[in-house]
Amino acid sequence: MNHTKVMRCKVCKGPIVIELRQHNAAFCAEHFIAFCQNQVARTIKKFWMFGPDAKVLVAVSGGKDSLALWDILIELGYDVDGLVIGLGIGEYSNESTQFARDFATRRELTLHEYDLASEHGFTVPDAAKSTSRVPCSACGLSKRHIFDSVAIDGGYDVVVTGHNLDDEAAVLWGNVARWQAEYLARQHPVLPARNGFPRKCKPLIRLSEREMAAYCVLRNIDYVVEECPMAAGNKHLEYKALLNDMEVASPGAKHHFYFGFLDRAAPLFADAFEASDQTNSHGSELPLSPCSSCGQPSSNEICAFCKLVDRVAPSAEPVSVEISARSDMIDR
Ligand code: Q46
Ligand code: ZN
Ligand code: ZN
Repeated sequence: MNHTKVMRCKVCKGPIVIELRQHNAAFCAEHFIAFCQNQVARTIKKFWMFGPDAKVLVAVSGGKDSLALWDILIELGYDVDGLVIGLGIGEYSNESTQFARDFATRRELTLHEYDLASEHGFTVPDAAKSTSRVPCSACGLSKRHIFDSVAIDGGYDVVVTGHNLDDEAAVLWGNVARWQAEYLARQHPVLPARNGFPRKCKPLIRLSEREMAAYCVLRNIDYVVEECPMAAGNKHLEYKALLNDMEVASPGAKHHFYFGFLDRAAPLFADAFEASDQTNSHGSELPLSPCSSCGQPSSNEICAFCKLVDRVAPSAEPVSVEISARSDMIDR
């Protein structure tokens, strides 16, 4: 006799589409979608991320997490526009941008587009080549700079990113492995606005990569499935694999690791936070004054991004990221 228990939806007892071992639960499509949306609503409330009237800018990559986040926030009733950056990473970037465009068009949402090559005369592969550093370093610097500028110029209250539980647990693992106190102090899902930089939040931290992929399938969200080709050698991919093994052995391990840190360990790094607060939220030392090239707050006369531009594409004209003046913005 087969005694295998047939799993039923935790809410309606109907047939399930997904089992979540870490929650000891299973859901039908309708209640799984509601579960994901509730998890985000709960996170926004618990961490005081933003209020119901906030003007929100979501950093869109064309991947599952950022598109799912945009969809969830719209479903929760928030006013959210998207920003996608053309990084010039070959076909991967073209496809990613197209998925973001299609998503926005179908839902009649506003998507800002910003192309690194046409605005600044270089791509992420160009920057990696001329700085001889890993591509993610120049890419991350460029993305932060552009998100900040567009958010401030566009009058957004907060920038949200699609970092999920797997991402945050992997970053935490890397920071713990090297006991990087200042990074640990800053590993919080909310970075307040200060020194002319916008508020930044990560509302997906309670949801895993697998849950976000399932959410996209169930909500008919098409997204770029391939990993960025320049991610090879990125340590966080190895940390994710390691944490996945832990999760198989002990369901809920990632959640306990990350939320245990936020609840119990993060306060212990408050001193490091205070010390790093003598620097701005992006790591440069105070006092800050406007970069003489782009106007963004910087501890140097020229900010790190403008230095990068100057190094990679010295002939490019400095471009002010005045949002209303950009011709490649798509408002839908
Ligand atoms: S896009 Fe850019 Fe990522 Fe590609 S180069 Fe690295 S940081 S991996 S999220
Ligand atoms: Zn159900
Ligand atoms: Zn600058």
